[in-house]
Amino acid sequence: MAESDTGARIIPTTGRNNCGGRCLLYAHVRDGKIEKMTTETASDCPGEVPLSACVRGLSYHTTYENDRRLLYPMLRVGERGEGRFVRIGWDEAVERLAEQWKRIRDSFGPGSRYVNYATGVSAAFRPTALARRLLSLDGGYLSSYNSYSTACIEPATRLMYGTPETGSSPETWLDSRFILLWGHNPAETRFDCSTMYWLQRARKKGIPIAVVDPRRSATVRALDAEWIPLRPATDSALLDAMAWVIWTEGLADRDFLDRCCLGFDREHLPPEWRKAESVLDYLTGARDGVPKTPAWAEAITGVPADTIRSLAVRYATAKPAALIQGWGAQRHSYGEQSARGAILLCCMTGNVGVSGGWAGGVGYLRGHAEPALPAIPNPYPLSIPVFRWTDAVDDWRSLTPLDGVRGGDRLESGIKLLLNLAGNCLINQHGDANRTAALLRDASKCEFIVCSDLFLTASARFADLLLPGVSFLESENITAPWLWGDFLGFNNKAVEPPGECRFEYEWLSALAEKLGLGAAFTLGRSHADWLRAMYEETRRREPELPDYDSFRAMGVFRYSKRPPHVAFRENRLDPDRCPFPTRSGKIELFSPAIAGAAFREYFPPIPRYVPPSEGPQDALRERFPLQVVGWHTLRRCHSIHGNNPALEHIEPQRLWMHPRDAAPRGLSEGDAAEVRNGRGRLRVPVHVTEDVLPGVCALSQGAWYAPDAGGTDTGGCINVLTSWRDTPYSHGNTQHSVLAEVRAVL
Ligand SMILES: Nc1nc2c(c(=O)[nH]1)N[C@H]1C(S)=C(S)[C@@H](COP(=O)(O)OP(=O)(O)OC[C@H]3O[C@@H](n4cnc5c(=O)[nH]c(N)nc54)[C@H](O)[C@@H]3O)O[C@H]1N2
Ligand SMILES: Nc1nc2c(c(=O)[nH]1)N[C@H]1C(S)=C(S)[C@@H](COP(=O)(O)OP(=O)(O)OC[C@H]3O[C@@H](n4cnc5c(=O)[nH]c(N)nc54)[C@H](O)[C@@H]3O)O[C@H]1N2
Ligand SMILES: [Mo]
Repeated sequence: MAESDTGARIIPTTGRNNCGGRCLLYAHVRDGKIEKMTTETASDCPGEVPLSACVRGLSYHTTYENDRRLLYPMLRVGERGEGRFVRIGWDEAVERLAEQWKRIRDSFGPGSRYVNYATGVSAAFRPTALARRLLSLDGGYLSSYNSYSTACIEPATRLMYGTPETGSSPETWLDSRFILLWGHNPAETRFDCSTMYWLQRARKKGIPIAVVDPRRSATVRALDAEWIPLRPATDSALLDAMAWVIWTEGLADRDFLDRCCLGFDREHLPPEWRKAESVLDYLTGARDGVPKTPAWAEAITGVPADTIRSLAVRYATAKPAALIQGWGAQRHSYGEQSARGAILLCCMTGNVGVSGGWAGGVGYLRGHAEPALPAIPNPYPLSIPVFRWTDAVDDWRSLTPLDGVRGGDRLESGIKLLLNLAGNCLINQHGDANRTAALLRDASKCEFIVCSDLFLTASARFADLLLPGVSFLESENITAPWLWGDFLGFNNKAVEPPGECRFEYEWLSALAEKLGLGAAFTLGRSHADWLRAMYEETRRREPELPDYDSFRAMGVFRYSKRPPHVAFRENRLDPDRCPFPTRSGKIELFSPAIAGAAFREYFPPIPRYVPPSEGPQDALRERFPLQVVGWHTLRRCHSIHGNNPALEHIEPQRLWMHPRDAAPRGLSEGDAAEVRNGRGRLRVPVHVTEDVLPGVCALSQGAWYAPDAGGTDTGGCINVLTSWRDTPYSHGNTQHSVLAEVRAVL
């Protein structure tokens, strides 16, 4: 163990919250307390991408090591959601849980039990995975699929490419002639430590970069990039018009489209769908009489027609060019279509399978094996999309496969036992927080809620049994990076947990014992034994990994460098011998699977703009004229750090608003405003700025929900304005699609 000049022990560790960073952190510990956190810098690791933490990483100890922590198990008294609890001991906590667990299992069956989406511990030894393991041993549970992160773009990518692994190595960006970042804000929204590193290098090399975003984001500034603002949720109209320009200007890569793609024009539609509308028919207006021209798109997107034309020509003529999407443009109504439209453009310009180009889509890149709990198959067959859990509590009888139910036609029970472990999607991070709170307040619907967290969050207030967890500074785990990170991280323990805080494995093991499943659940292993076993299993597949104890001491193990990967290089060269991993073997611009399927609402077999609900063309704008878009701010990781005032100055919670919208409402910089729609009201200061388009406001997601006695949220939590509405194909969250009105608070 290293020591600092001041005699503090220096403990290497990596974060395990759901920030893509997984940076290398050093906790400086003296007398059982963390004095400060430091991180790796470029000079520490010559020739490598430094795993440098941002301001949040360097502030973890101030977020987690303080007197705001939950310290003891607690049981609800009073109404659910009121936040009144009594302290109990761990034995009683486990006893109460076992009683409810058995009662609910025996009364309602395995399908009444659900583990909520939760990402507070995004590491190998994960509370949600442990809870599911126990439920699987005990007859099963209602499972879930999809995410709140890539709910639309991942299924859309699979639809077109047959795989989500469309990412190339980021160093290939240095071969680009033009980089177009689309709804992507890596200067703030950490996906990893590499993205900004390589983008900065590309910029230094003189490669032009443009950013399509309703807000002038930190990325626009950091990369001195061109900003192309558009109205939220209209991306696919912009993409359609760019495609129209590329086609009509004769800039399309016909050879690539003919060899590698299905359905661009009539000749390349599958034989059984020859009468369907091809992409080209749609673009030229062969069927509907509406060519998708820049003027057509200007009226929808707010992007001037000349800008659209110029952007399309520059993207199509800079060879190669990389159109890289973040995930902001897909967290919308019809979010699938912005992802599909971008992939269409990558194909039309032949930028797929070349270094410096980019295939588009979610952009995963198969990395090294990752440690994980060995799976125990869930014996219960039904599952729901993660975003539909509130419907599975409330309106479960009406849910069908058209709502995303899998494994059967109907649910057999509503959710009665809900485990929310290291997550805030019970209230704060889910859509329509007021409606969700009202649903959960009725304890006859969901009968027992268990939360494990570090703080009394909005979700924790709704627990019947509230259990104090341990932070990543107080327990060990193994972490793996997102996307391009080529390393494995260890989360070393730096300090002792406060009070009676316990990692979830401890109480789940005690519960398993009470259920007669102790040995099957634990296999006789301690927390430390599991980590070692998972690591050794991974090491069998990754022989480069060092022995476990050396790995722990390092904190991070970097794999040796591999040659840069270019997604679909072989498929592009010879699609007949090396077909794309779709059913047709081609990139499915036209999807026969979609054409032949039924949906709850219109969902087209090709990429194309469909006016989104709560978009600029929604009739609801008469009452709620402003689009309010969310984003992931540097100041928080979702709701984490939201209760750390020391970080407030980075991006105070406030509503960005254009002067042209602020003036008629009598609002000036810093004034208190009420933002409201049919679902809720919140109060925040306004930030009057030209960094958003007129008609668009921006409010960062993740602020803590704090309704006052009259029901107005005082925390600035955007989810009081968002809805439970899901998208038609992937049943994803539409939490960036919001219409509202704003007025001054006098
Ligand atoms: N600092 C920080 N980093 C994070 C996280 C965090 O909370 N904080 N969360 C992590 C997690 S779990 C995830 S899933 C990712 C999220 O990553 P993303 O989903 O990519 O992040 P967002 O901020 O939602 O969206 C990115 C950008 O898209 C813009 N945007 C919103 N709507 C539209 C639209 O309709 N069209 C276009 N073109 N742009 C739009 C937003 O203004 C924003 O600048 O970030 C990860 N990294
Ligand atoms: N409006 C809107 N809503 C969104 C989004 C959006 O863009 N807009 N983004 C969505 C996305 S992409 C995501 S991934 C979700 C994230 O949804 P969540 O995963 O629910 O969000 P977090 O706020 O990260 O919640 C993690 C919780 O775990 C707790 N925690 C942290 N560390 C530990 C630990 O070691 N042990 C325990 N027991 N608890 C711990 C934290 O205190 C926190 O309450 O939010 C989604 N919600
Ligand atoms: Mo996410």
